[in-house]
Amino acid sequence: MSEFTDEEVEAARVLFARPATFIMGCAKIEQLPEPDLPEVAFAGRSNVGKSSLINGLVGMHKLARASNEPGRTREVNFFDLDGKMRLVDLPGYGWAKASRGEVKRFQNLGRDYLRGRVTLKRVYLLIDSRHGLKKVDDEALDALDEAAVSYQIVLTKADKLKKGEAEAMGEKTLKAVSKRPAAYPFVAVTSAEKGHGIPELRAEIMRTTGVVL
Ligand SMILES: Nc1nc2c(ncn2[C@@H]2O[C@H](COP(=O)(O)OP(=O)(O)O)[C@@H](O)[C@H]2O)c(=O)[nH]1
Ligand SMILES: [Mg+2]
Repeated sequence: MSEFTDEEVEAARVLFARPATFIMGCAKIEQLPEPDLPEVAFAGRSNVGKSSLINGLVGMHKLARASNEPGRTREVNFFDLDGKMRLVDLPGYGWAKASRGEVKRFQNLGRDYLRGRVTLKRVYLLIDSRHGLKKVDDEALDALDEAAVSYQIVLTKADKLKKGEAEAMGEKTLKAVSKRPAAYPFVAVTSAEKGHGIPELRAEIMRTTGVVL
């Protein structure tokens, strides 16, 4: 994990304690909000913990609905953080109950967003720390490399493992993506449930977006 000063971590805490609101869910690429603020996006298989991580970052339990609500999870959901930046919850992949047509439709939506979004600073690709990278994740990694969007792997649900195990999975995962062109050379280990790694991830996002207080 990269290093942050106490000042950076504190500034990020203050920033993420400011009001966060749900702006909109977009089912079509034409509906995206104006690209007038820096954005970071969260991608990963459904159930990996995207919504929980967004909630954990802003310290609100119900901002991004942390559940399998089929409607919402197929949209690109935009959250505003105090008019400074947007957090973007991308459609989950590997969703067993969706038909092939549906899967294509929301994968294309995610892909179109990744390719064309000038204000997108980084994608956080979430991986369950218990499972590590799976075959379905490779497609997402390929799409990110193709779109040349800078991305960082974030391991989720680290509370379900012993500390050493989560860190070991972090190192293993970092090695696995080290040859990928757009992968950022750090893997964050987090638990939305226990708060582990969240202050540092806030600092990371603040640095990446260039937002100042
Ligand atoms: N133990 C634990 N469970 C988590 C954590 N983050 C998410 N979950 C659980 O994993 C499930 C899916 O989380 P959700 O945020 O809805 O995933 P999403 O589909 O990627 O948005 C929910 O039951 C969450 O409570 C975590 O850090 N620790
Ligand atoms: Mg979700």
